[in-house]
Parts: sequence; C-alpha cells; structure tokens
Amino acid sequence: MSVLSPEQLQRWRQDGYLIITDFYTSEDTQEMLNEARRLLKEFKLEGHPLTTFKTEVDGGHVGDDYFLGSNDKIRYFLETSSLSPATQTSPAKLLVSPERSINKIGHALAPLNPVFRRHTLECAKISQLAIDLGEHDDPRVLQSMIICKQPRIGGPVPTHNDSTFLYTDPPSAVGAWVALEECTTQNGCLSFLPGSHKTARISTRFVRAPEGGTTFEPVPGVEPNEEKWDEMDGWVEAPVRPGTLVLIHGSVMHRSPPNPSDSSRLIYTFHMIEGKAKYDERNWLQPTREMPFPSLLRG
Ligand SMILES: O=C(O)CCC(=O)C(=O)O
Repeated sequence: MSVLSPEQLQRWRQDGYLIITDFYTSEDTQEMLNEARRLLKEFKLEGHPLTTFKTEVDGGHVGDDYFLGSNDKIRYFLETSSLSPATQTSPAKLLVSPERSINKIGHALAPLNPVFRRHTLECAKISQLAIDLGEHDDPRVLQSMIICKQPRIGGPVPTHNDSTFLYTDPPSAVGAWVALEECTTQNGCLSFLPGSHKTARISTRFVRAPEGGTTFEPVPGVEPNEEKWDEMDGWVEAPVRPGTLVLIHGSVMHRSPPNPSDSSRLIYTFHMIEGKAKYDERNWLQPTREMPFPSLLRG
C-alpha cells in the first residue's frame, strides 16, 4: 500500500521537502528516543579525540580521521561550545556533562544499531516511501545519525543543500529527518526555502583535501548560483511533533538556528543516494569493503 498520496508527491516536487506527520507510531518514536538517550548516557570522554562538529561553510569544517573514518562506526561529535579552549598549560575541558556535550552521533546507526536498523533498513514503510518517491532505482542508505541540538548550547546549521555534502554524479541525495522530540521555533526546528531545489545548482562539493582534512571544491562545468539564499524572502519554518518524518531534496536550501531554550531537540536522520550514480573517492564519507552503503530495496 502506498505511503505517499498524489497530493503529497505534488507538494514534494513543488517545495523540495515534505513533512509527513505521524510517520512513526508513538511507540516506535519513543523506542528511538530511548535509544538515543541511552547512547548519550553511554558516552565516555576518556580516549575521545575531542572532535567537535563545525559547520562553517566557508572553512573550519570538521575533517579529522575520527570524522572521516566514521562510515562504519558509531561515533560521537562534540558541540563546539561544550569545550573550554585548550591553553598552553591546560587541555580543553568539558563545560557541561558528557551527555550534554554531544552535537551528533554517527554515521552508521542504520547498519549497526539494532533499534535504528529496525526503523530504517528493516522498516517496510521506509522501503515503500522510497518506492513511492521514485527518486531512486536503487536507494542506498548513508550518513545515518542522531543530531542533538542540546539545550542552550546546540549550535546552528547554516544554509546548505545536502547534495553538496553527499555528492553523486548526477546529484541524487534525499534526506529523511525524523523528529524524536517536539521541534519548535524556540529549540531550533528546520527552515526551508520552498522551491529552491529547482534553481539551486550543485556547483561545489565537500571533499577530502589532498593535504588532509576537508574542503569545498568546485564541480567542473556547473555555474555557481548568484542568489544570496539566506537573504531571500520566503523562508518557511517547519515546527514538527515527535514521529514526524521530513523528506529533504538534495538541492533544497535549508538551515536550523541555535537552541537557546531549555528543551532538547533530538532527531534521527539518514540519507539516500542512487546506487547507480557515481560516488567517488573524493567524497568525505567513504564506504568500505566491509561496509558498503546498504541497499534499501535489494537487501
Ligand atoms: O537537524 C538539523 O538541525 C539540520 C539537519 C540538516 O540540515 C540535514 O540533515 O541536512
């Protein structure tokens, strides 16, 4: 049975995102939320390289080995403002409890964690969603993660589109973003520029830099947009309740603000790309022989 109605498909094509309220039952959502909280409680700082998740589009983006080697791991990335800067005499220190210090946990929750696996790769409704959407012949799942947006210190996610970060030739990324808690305009819900997927060109891509770390490089033959997306009229906030799944087209411009409130905003997200599109070795996230990106429909 179809998961998406013709009206929803029309909205998806028009806006480049689609909010599906109550996609997961409250029991399933609670199970994922409990698991996310359990993973946060399990986090130990000992032995952690203090990798923070930085998202500055114009530089300073995360790119150490801990991050680059996370395709087949469940790793913890810290919120930048959870750490006091290191000085000559003392190392960086956590300013909040370890479980409050986490920005995201990833990037192999769908293949490796039994709860998130059940609600992604083994979930018939997710497979049907991918079929109904019709964006991919052979959808592959990658970059599955929890994003925390912690109370008071949760940082912003600047305006971007996902195909820049999960580049394929041709571009094919689609995000599935699941609210595990109430996401409000106070605690950092997503915002979208509806229809921007029709005009935004994927003219840069996020890659491994030859000298180590990560960088952005131009996509040959693709003219950069002149639009100043951030300053354009028409941005729409998308507050959603737990259990909502938001589909995000790989070209649509979106962002989320910091969380100055006292409530956390835990979400789970994974992405899909076309298995037949070219995914090359310059991309920051690399499949391994032991863990290729799992196919959603071909087991
Ligand atoms: O959860 C957020 O605040 C941002 C997520 C996002 O932008 C993405 O998954 O592409």
